[in-house]
Amino acid sequence: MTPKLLHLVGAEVGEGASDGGCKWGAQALRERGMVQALKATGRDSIWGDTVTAQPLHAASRLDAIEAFSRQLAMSVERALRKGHQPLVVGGDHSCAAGTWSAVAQVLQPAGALGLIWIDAHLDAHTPQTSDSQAPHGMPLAALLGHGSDGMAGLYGWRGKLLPSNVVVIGARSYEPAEAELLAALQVRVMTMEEVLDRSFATCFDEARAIVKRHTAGWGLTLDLDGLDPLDAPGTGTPVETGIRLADAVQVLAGCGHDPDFVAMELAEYNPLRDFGGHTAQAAMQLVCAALNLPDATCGQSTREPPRTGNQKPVHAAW
Ligand SMILES: [Mn+2]
Repeated sequence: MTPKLLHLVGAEVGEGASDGGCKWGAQALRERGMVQALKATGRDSIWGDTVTAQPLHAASRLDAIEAFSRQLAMSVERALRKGHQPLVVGGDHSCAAGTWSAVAQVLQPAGALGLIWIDAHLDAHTPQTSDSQAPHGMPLAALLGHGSDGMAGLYGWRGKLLPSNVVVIGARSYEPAEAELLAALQVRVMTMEEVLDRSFATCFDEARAIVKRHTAGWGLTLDLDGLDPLDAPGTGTPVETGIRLADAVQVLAGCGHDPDFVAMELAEYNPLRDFGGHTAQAAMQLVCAALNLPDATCGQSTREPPRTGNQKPVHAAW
C-alpha cells in the first residue's frame, strides 16, 4: 500500500488566544520549508488550503472561532474525501475543534475517532467555566460535546470524541473546572508528573492502545507547549518542565505509518516568540519523525512501526 498523499492545511488563527501570535505560525512554518522537509523524508506532500480566521464583523472571539471552525472543517473534510492524510498546521489550538470534527464526520460510517492529545493544558473549558473566555482553552471540551454550538455541534451533532477514545498526555497547567469535567467523563489524563515517572514512551504506547481499541481510526494533536520550553520556547503559552524534544522525536517516530492513523495536527507555534527559530526546527523534526515514509520492508506486515531503543528510560543512569 502506498502511503497516502500528505495534505497540509494551514490554520491561520490566533483569535482563540489572548496573545494572537500563533496566527502567524502556519505561514512561518510554510516559509521555513515544512513541505520540503517532509518531502525530503520520502513522503509525498502538498500544501492545500490555508484557512484564515476573520476577526472583522465578529461580535466576540468565540464567534470568530466558530466561523473559522466551519471553514477549517470543510478544508480538512475535502482532503480526507480525496483519500489524503491531513496535517493541520496551526494556529492556536482552537483549530482542533474544526480539524477533528471533520475527521470524526468522515470516519463516522466506519466507526469512532481516537485521539492522542499532547498538551501542557487540558483545553477543557466551556464558555461557562472560562475566566479568560479564550476559545483555545475549549477545544477538547467541545469535541467531547460540551460548549457552544459553533464549536461543539459542527455537522449538527455533538460528541465527536467519546471520552474513552481520547488520552491527554503532558498536562501540567489547568484549572479545577477543566479537571472536573474530564474526571466526570472519565477521560484518561496522563499528567506531566506521570510522564516523568513512567517515561513518555510508556505513556504514549499505552495511549495509542487506548485510542485504537474501539475506533475506526486515530490521530494526534500536538500542542507544542506539551514540550519543555527549553526545547520549544516559541509557543502560545509555555509552561516549564514538559516533554523533552529528543524523547518526543524518538517516541513519535513512525507513528503515522499505522494504517489506522488518519490525521495529525500541530498547534500553538508562535513565531513572534521563536527567537533563533529553535521551535520551528523542533516542530519540523516532530512532524517529519511522525509522518516520514515507512520503510518498504517493514511498513506493511505489521501494524506497529519498527521502534528500536524507545524503551530506554528517560533518565538513564549513564
Ligand atoms: Mn492546547
